[in-house]
Amino acid sequence: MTNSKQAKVLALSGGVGGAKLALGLANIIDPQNLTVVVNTADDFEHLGLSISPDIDTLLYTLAGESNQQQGWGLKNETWQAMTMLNNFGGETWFQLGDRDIGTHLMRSQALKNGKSLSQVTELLKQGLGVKTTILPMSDQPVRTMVQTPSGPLSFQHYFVREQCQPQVTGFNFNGLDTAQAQPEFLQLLQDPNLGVVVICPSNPFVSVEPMLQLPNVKQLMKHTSAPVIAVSPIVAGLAIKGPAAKMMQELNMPTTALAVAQYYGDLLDGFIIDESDADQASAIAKLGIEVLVVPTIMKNLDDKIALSEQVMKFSQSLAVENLPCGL
Ligand code: FO1
Repeated sequence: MTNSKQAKVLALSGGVGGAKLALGLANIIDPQNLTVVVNTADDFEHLGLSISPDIDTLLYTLAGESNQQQGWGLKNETWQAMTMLNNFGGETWFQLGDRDIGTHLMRSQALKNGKSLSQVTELLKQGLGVKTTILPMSDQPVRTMVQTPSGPLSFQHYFVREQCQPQVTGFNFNGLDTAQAQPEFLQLLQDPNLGVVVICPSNPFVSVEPMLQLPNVKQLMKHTSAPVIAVSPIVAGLAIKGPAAKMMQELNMPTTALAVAQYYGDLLDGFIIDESDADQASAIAKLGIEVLVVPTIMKNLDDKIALSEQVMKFSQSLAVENLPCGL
């Protein structure tokens, strides 16, 4: 994979699923050529702390510090602060490990001192020894509200406190009226040296959609000469992790890779689906989207690297197709 070292790669990621692919990409692409833009609409203020779950999942994963069994937080974690909080009758539905609290203290203080979320993320990144560029999707707060029959729930109340049990009827992204996309994110989308935009196998509705709804992002993605490729988060009718399939059912969508391709629509040049969904390839191709069928389940580092190599190979074949006069 010598070519993948040269291409500038922009990956859009939510939490766990996105971080897995980002780790694979980080293993085959030089850090100066890889930027991961991360969803911040799951962020919230809790117990006086500013918490950015998806950014931290990316940072911890790329630093080799993530708790892989749990899917979030740090490995070698202890829970003394939560035990104390519980003794006092405090709120413990959102579990914050002792090591993890250090990250939130650092972020909260830096934000209070006037640093932007991008600056704080850079600081944390350096502290953790991560080389890949990690950008929050915006420096202004955007917050996902999950619509349910009993009213709106903030994302972490829906996801963690209510364990994704309430029926979903729709989503709102509070703050989008004033938020701007992170400036380097917009610049990269206009960079003539951009080789590919990769939409990671993250939840299309609550992880990717908030990024797409930021001003100018969709338009720039439609106009970039770089191919835009998504990896399906739905495999054999199930989400690998999280509530994407449940949300699709409740939104009256079929829980298929095809439905995800239809959702992204003309934003995509290419869509990568798992071998178990090979029967959907021709229907996706009829949407005018090139399809690659490969194993997409990432259980270990080798799987992550193998999928990343497929993404890069696919992007190169699509880039050649996009050349004027087939040159
Ligand atoms: N997810 C849970 O299911 N339970 C938790 O108690 C929890 C705590 C937590 C603390 C810090 C952090 O960065 C993430 C945490 N998560 C927890 C994960 C997180 O809320 C979700 O996975 C994402 O927001 C969805 O991408």
